[in-house]
Amino acid sequence: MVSPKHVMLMFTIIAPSAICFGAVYRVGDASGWHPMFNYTKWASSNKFHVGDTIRFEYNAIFHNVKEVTEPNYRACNGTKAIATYFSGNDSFTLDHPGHRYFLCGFPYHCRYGQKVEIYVVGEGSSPSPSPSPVADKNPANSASSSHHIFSVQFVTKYLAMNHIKTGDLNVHIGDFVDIIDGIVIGAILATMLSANDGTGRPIFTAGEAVKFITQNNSVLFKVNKLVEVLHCRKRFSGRSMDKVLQEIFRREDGTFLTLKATCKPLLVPFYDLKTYAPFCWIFL
Ligand SMILES: [Cu+2]
Repeated sequence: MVSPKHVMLMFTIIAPSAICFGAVYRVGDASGWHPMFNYTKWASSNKFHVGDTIRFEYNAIFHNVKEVTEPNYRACNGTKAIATYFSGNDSFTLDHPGHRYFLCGFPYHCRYGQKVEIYVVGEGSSPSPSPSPVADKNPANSASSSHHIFSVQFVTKYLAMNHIKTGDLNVHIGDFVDIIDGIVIGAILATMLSANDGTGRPIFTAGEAVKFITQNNSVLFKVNKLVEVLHCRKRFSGRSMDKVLQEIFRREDGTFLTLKATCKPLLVPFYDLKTYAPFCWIFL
């Protein structure tokens, strides 16, 4: 039985970090704690001192914080954590100099970049600078885009449940969901999840779609430098995105997918509010 469902996309508004006597650093600044963010770059742009505090803010449904050893940090192994935190708002006072290693223990999140190494310099060094929220230069790495990824990760779990229920390992999300929508990355994901191979079967699994987006993020969202200089606005190169999408939206016989191939038949009954006349829209 197929019932219409929307893949909902979530957005968060995050307030800048507060400053106390020892500096308080919000991990990831305005972006917070999630995959698809360059925490190595973030950590290297700050100088952490003994007495400072780092704070992880995140949605505890999707993430946690594990402090781990260096080898486990490198291997993205959260199974033997020194400690695990899951309040959604976890603060750590940096009480000794040296390196500390944190990662998210949810499957694949560390591999998608949700890990941070904090190097704490000893007392007596120059005073720590006030942390300032640094906006991620690449909107494809913003909190909203990662939430698109989370939505699909959620869908992947839903799919795994259906694998168990139906016993069919070849089921795709497009077999169960009539409507998939989204904007920007969400739109690409939605298109990938519903693109069919010519026989009506969806081409990509949710996992393949997530993998594709995460691996091609920088190419999909390549900044058009000329427009940026001329109009002082950040614009992405449509040509670069076209190129990537043409590669992916191609069937085995070499034909490119059209809009029709990425849509599922859909019947929308509605009525005119003025005349109460019934209508039906059929999208094919
Ligand atoms: Cu996570």
